Order: sequence, then C-alpha cells, then structure tokens
Amino acid sequence: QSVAVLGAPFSRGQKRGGVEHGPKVIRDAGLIDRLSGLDYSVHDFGDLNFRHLEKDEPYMDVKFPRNVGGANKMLSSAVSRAIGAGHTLIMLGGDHSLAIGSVSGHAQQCPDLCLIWVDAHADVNTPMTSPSGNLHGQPVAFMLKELQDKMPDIPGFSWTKPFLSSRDLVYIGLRDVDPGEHHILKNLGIQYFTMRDIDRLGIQRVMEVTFDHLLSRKQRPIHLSFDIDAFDPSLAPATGTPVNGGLTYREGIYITEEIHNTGLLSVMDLVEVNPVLGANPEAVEATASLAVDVIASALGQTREGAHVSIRTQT
Ligand code: DIR
Ligand code: MN
Ligand code: MN
Ligand code: MN
Repeated sequence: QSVAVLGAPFSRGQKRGGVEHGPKVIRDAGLIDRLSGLDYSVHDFGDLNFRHLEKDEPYMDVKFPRNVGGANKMLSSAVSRAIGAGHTLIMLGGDHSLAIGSVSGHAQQCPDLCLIWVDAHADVNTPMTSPSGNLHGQPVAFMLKELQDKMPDIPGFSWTKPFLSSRDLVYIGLRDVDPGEHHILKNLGIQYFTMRDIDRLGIQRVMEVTFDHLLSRKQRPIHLSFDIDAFDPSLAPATGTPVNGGLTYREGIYITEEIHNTGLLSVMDLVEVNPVLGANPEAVEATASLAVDVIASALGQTREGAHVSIRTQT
C-alpha cells in the first residue's frame, strides 16, 4: 500500500493571500510521520512549482483565469501520473479551485470515479452565477457534464472538458449556498446533505445514504474533496471563508472513517488551510493538526486502536 503526498501551493482561486502556505503547515503538523505510522510506504512528491503569469485580466468577472487554468493543468498531469503509478494520493492545497486539476487528473486514470465533496460551500457557481468571481467557488461547474452549455470558454481552461455526471457526486456539510448554486443543485437533482440534514438524520445515516447513492450499482474509486471550512470555525479557524454551525470533530472523523472502510479511497484533497488568517499561532496549529487528523483517518487511523500488523514484503 503506497500513499503519495503532493503539495499545491496556490491561492489565485480566491482573494486572500496565505492559503498557498497550506502544504507547509500541514506537513509541519506531522503529516508524513503520521502516515508512515499507519503502515504505508509514503512518497512525498513535494510541492508543485506553479508559474505565475503577470498578465491575467479578468474574464467576465472571473479573477486570474489563466493562472488558475495553468496551475490546474499542471496539477492534473501530476495527479494522473501518481494514480497511474498505483499510489493513493493526498493533495494538499491551496484553495479549492485546485479540485479542477485534481479530480480531472484522477478521472483520466479512473473514468468511473465518484466524488464526495465535504464543504460548507457547494463550489458549483458558473462564471454567470458567481457572486464573487472567485474560481474556488466554481470548480464543480467545470466538472459536470450537465453544465457544459452553461460554461463559457474561459482563457486557461481549453485543456479540460467536463467529465462527471451529477449523479456521481454527493455533498456533505453545506450551509452557505448561493441562489444560482441552489438552482443547479435542485435542477440537476444532486444528492446533498446540509448541516441541517446532518442534524436531522445523524452522520451515520448520511454516510449510509451517500454510499447507497454512489456505490450500490458498482464499486468504484472514490475522490474525496475535503474543504477544511466544512468543520466548525471553532475547530478550523485558519481558513478564508469560515461559516458558523459546521461539522463537529467527531462528525468529520466519522465521515473519513467510513470512507476508509469502503476500501475505495483513491484521491483525497485537503484544501483551504490558510495560516495567515489564524488569530494566533495556536489557531493555525489547531487547524493544521485537524487537517492531519482527518487525512490520517481517511487512510485508516482508527479511534479503537489497532494491534501491530504483520508487514508483508513484496
Ligand atoms: C461563494 C463562496 N459561494 C463564492 N465560496 C467558497 O465565492 O462562490 N468559499 N467556496 O470557500
Ligand atoms: Mn470549497
Ligand atoms: Mn468552503
Ligand atoms: Mn485499512
């Protein structure tokens, strides 16, 4: 079992500086040691080196389209290569616009993948519905086949085409959905669980219905795209767009434990940790260490503990 870790220090999908330091603070919180302790061979691929394009005028209201497009193109090839080489991949952001590259690179190798999006936000605005022009609020719109006609040709994105059906996506944790996004969710019949749904059903039932929806017809690779702002801001304060009323620690860990237990996790993104936005060093450390916990849990760290496993050499 081998896990690859790939950093994507990138922030142009939104306006607040600092999220490009996410990979560093998550590594500094002990990620690699934690994964090595879980019986994986860990390959740290380091951080991608994105080229900054000076001249990058907005397209419609979309900010930094060529920088976001170029970074995602590079990320997409890197993810595709890592999955092709047989690794399970952890992608450390960076802002959530990086999911365009991460999921599309994954889909190149695994066209039948399904996507679990854990986030306060739906990130499915199109350039026409986006209230902010920020591409981190739009990545899912680039993926969905059903939105193809709604997407203009944005400079920087000619390398990618929609590849995901709306029935192969489930959201968990939503509590800040824009009007245009709500329309898309309803119109396409996307399966989603808001924080209110979690309050009503409980996280155990939410995960059951999620896997029923995605896996009952066939087993397929899972892409987990985890925005740290899905957690309550009291747990994950160092992030760009915190929203009150988020996941508890136990709900977040339960989500990743259940995903691990499917045996189907193939790629996980952990995005939007922004050390510059922590009120103090403790707030930054708490957020980064939560990120490490949730990644370790997705890769099989359990709360019940485990006895020492027998390593098999191959
Ligand atoms: C808002 C905020 N829906 C937007 N989005 C996100 O700008 O489109 N914040 N993703 O994390
Ligand atoms: Mn997001
Ligand atoms: Mn978010
Ligand atoms: Mn395991």
